[in-house]
Amino acid sequence: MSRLVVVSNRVADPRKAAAGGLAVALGDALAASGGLWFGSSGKVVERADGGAPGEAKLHVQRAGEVTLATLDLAREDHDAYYRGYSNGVLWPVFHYRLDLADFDAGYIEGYRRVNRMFAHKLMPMLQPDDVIWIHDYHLIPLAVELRAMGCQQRIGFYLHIPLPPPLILAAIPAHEWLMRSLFAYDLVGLQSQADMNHLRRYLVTEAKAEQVAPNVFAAFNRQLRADAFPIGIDVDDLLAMVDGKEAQETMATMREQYPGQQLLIGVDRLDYSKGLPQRIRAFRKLLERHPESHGKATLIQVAAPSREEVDAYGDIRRELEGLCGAINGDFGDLDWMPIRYIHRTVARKRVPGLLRAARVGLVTPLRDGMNLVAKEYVATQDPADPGVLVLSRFAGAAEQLTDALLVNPYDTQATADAIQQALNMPLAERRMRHERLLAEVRAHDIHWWRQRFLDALMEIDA
Ligand code: GDG
Repeated sequence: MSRLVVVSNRVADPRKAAAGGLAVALGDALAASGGLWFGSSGKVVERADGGAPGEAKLHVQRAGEVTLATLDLAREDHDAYYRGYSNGVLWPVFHYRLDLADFDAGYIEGYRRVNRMFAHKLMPMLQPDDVIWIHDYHLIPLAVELRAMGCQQRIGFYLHIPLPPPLILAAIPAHEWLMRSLFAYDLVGLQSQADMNHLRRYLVTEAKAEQVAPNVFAAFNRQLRADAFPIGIDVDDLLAMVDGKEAQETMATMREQYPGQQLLIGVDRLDYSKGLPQRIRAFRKLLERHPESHGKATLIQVAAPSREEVDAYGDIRRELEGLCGAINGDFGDLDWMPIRYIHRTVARKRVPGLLRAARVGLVTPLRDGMNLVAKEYVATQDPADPGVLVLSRFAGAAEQLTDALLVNPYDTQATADAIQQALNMPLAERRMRHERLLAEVRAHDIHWWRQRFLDALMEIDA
């Protein structure tokens, strides 16, 4: 069995309680093969403390069967590679937000420098029959750098965020370089068929690649295989959490705090791609149109702080606070607040309790690679009395979760109507939709995703 090497911007210790589903799932595969997880530690070294661009100290530690290798990035590298190019250029463009992309700041040099440094540090750790799996937009050119150093191993790449249409990608000044670097991979995995269609169109029209098979493209003397591998969740792990002490306590608190209420829940990172202001406006519209919901429906919105050093995130935070405050001021009463807005990270073991307690799950991003909260909401529901998922058609998850109430989050009125429909949905229909959704979430869970990607990578003649 080949050893698995996972590379991602951040390394998480799969044994720690805070580790998310992805860390745990990759941790399983890494442990099974005695694998290596390589990436940054999250620690930033200031120049005064010796942090020099393009240099980083490598820490290697064992976590059970897995080796964790982490780099502490210098402040300048972190600012240009992570905050600048990854989150100030690639994240907005890949989420269709050209207006928010900062193309002129010269971050690309730092992005290249850090990718090159990752390659230099990783290369000596590799063994001849390793299989390398690189994750996400921070590391698109990493395989090019590894190949330039003579790396012959199979390398797969998985993009967790959406891939936009060719003309949006083409707005990135270095788009040819960026997209050409995909050809250094043996396999590229995307979240959805929509993303796959965009990639196909880009490769054929912009990169002049020849499509030699449905999912195989030839250009620059290499062949690239690409496919959609929609990511899933660990359903059993989540169900165990629902039964756990923290989630049960959370549900009890909700029953106590909101007796007789219909709860709506949103749990998101505070990010402009998640459509939070639009969601709040739709809820406002619902309150305006349906006075009978006053005193009866409460929206709990958790917006976990995220990337606060990037300007656009401060703007969305202020907008959201203004919108929520106005609704509570305009509609609230001494015994009822329409919105409970929580700008904090809720403990991981409590989240399933929040989801379970809510009659309606609101997952309404403007654009999202997949959106795992949608799947988590489905998995945590009581099958005998399940809640209703209101899901944006612009989340990758909408391709699979077709029994949710699919909405256009830009259409405030239609979203408000869908929320109203969810609040009033009869039990029989809720059960029928939930049964189908749960079957889908179970069939394509995180283990299926990991295995399907790795099988596809192993099938390729390297
Ligand atoms: C990227 C892509 C893709 C949220 N708030 C809290 C909290 N969460 C958890 C959720 C969920 C996870 O974080 C968020 O996952 P998403 O899928 O919604 O979104 P991104 O972070 O944007 O992730 C996305 C994903 O990669 C995987 O490929 O689906 O499209 O953008 O698990 O439950 N967890 C805790 N407290 C919170 O307050 N503990």
